Amino acid sequence: MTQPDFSFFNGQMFEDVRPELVFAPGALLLPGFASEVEDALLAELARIQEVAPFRQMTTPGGHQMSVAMTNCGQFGWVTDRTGYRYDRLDPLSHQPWPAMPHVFLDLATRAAQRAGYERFEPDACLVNRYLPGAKMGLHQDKDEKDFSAPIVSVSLGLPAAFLFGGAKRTDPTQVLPLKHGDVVVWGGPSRLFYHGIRPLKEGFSEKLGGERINLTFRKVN
Ligand code: MD6
Ligand code: FE
Repeated sequence: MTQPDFSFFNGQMFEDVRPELVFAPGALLLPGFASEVEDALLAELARIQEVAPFRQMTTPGGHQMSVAMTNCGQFGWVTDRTGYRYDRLDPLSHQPWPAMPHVFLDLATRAAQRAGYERFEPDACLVNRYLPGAKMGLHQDKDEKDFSAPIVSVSLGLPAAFLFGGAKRTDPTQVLPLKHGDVVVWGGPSRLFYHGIRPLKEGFSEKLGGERINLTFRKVN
């Protein structure tokens, strides 16, 4: 018996046909929205890491986070024993965070526009790195000054299960798969809803091997 010939398949022949999805009021999933700039994003990410390496920060409660973080842009999100805050300086180098690359800014602005936020001008980009087992407990993003601006979140590498709840920690949660290239835009009525990431499963991603990277763009000031 001869085997069917799949040699025509180069891994990119099948389009991502997942539709855009409004999963809560003001919250929009854009499947594959970042795919066309993935290589540019990853090249810039490599430069950012050289100046501001990933590090596992400590929560005010004294626990080391399983997710490793860095930042770019005017402000960076940091946590230590004294609390959560945005800081202009990287506490490791005492230097300003690397500037936000144009390709980051352009992607975030276009995604926000797609969701109806005409002039999103992020001044901070938090970069999260997950290795298998790393997770992000349910939390609210509430360290920003202006909650009228949305948050734009870009997923790269291994897929993750995104938990999305409501205004109270105990509200029921839905689970959304976030894949390489997916973008979530989130604001308005659900801006302060609880959300998190389930422990990352092992796997292999074409572009990032065994890790997941998440970029979240915010307007802090
Ligand atoms: C993550 N994201 O996807 C964690 N927050 O790794 C977040 O915590 C997040 O994706 C606010 C808005 C969108 C997000
Ligand atoms: Fe968050």
